[in-house]
Amino acid sequence: MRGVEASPPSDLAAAVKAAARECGAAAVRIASAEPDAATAARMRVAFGRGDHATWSYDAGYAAAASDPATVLPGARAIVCVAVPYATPAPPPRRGHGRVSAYAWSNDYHKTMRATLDAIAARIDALAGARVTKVACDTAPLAERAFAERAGLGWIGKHTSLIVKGLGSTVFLGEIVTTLPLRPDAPLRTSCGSCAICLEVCPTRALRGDHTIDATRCISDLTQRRDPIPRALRPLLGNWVWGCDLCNDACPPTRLAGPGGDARFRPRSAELAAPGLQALLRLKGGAARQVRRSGMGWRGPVVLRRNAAVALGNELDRADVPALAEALDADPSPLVRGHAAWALGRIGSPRARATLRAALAAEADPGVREEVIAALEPSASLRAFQTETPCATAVRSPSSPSPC
Ligand code: B12
Ligand code: SF4
Ligand code: SF4
Repeated sequence: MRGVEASPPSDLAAAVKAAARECGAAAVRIASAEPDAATAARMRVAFGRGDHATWSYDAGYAAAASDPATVLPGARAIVCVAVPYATPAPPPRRGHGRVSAYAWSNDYHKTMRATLDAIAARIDALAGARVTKVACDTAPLAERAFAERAGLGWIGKHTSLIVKGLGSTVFLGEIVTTLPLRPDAPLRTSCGSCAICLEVCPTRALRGDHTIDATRCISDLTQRRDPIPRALRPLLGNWVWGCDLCNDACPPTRLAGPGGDARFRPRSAELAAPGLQALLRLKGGAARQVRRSGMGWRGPVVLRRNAAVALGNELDRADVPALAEALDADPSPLVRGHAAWALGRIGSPRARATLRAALAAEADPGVREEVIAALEPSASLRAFQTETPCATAVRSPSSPSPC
């Protein structure tokens, strides 16, 4: 404890909450800013197990993220807000990728920052001094844990915070303050016996105990800068940035519907469902447009790589010329390597001829390794089905295998 004092007045907390709602928060609750030892311990376990190995998290980060004084020395309270972001998804179209609803609008960090800054200014005005610091996503702060402590919602088995009436497709943001605001109590709600998110997750990233192996999560896989592990590529389907499957299937989120804040509508129809061949060629002016959205911060190379994987999963021979062009001419070895994989998956005579030609011309050892793997008979989905005809059949006790 950082000192025991008389209870802060509840009317100040009520005024702060009213201000937060007026500034655009759909839900707001207050947590004490005491350090959270249980969260620090959970994070240490998660990081030690390698759950977040693609991020530079360590014990130092766990200690920092579980103590709000890292964000603002002398912090006494955290005003935790939620803003819903899910707007209606475009209908699926062949040849087009899927983008998570969190990423297709203008970069949400800027939108959330504007809301949080406005709330902070109102709190500062109430206090008559600068008493706030805002955080959203990028600060070392265990946002979900403090939102749960505030009773803003509960942490689901998909690890996202679920807000009553809004579901889990909400952005979280915090105004950390040195004002002693009266805290709210955590909820007593839980997921109960529901396990729908675990069932829909294509990569089995969720363990069911509120933890995730983030190295298997499609959201993580589409954001990493290095090669996507080959075994996981087929599971990405046509996701080219993020993944909404566990959130969309979550009953409280489904009940809430896609009633996201209008500021999170897609920047354009193309951004919400990019043409995969166009994404594979993303450079120049088009790349600058994408950079302004939530899927732009890693740059165009990662997006071209993701397009190659999605095309490999579409299994359409019509995509072979675009993939051949990428394998031949893309300046990034990362993109050339994944284009090789996609050609191997399609496995048509033209795709294999392109791969053989690349083997003669390609100098990069990583790309050569991809090309060699893509030329192996098992790389092609058609060859795979021929060798093991039952492998992709869906079996259930009532419908015996057709093989
Ligand atoms: C790194 C990161 C990721 C990584 C790792 C995600 C993860 N689950 O850890 C990746 C890239 C995979 C990711 C994906 C997504 N992310 Co993200 N991400 C973050 C970030 C920057 C840090 C999270 C972190 O510290 N992880 C480390 C783990 C160990 O900590 P934790 O998530 O707090 O984990 C807690 C639980 O595991 C819990 N816990 C563990 N055991 C137990 C046991 C019990 C009983 C209970 C109750 C809890 C519990 O305690 C842990 C400590 O608090 C936060 C912003 C932030 N600063 O917090 C956004 C954030 C979590 N992401 C967000 C979003 C929107 C997403 C996506 C939905 C985007 C998308 N559609 O693709 C997906 C969701 C995937 C998923 N199922 O989690 C939002 C979540 C909003 C919400 N409603 O919860 C955040 C809060 C950003 C924001 N400000 O809005 N993300
Ligand atoms: S975001 Fe997708 S891949 Fe990640 S845990 Fe949820 S369903 Fe699984
Ligand atoms: S799908 Fe079910 S188990 Fe998963 S987070 Fe939602 S309510 Fe909880």
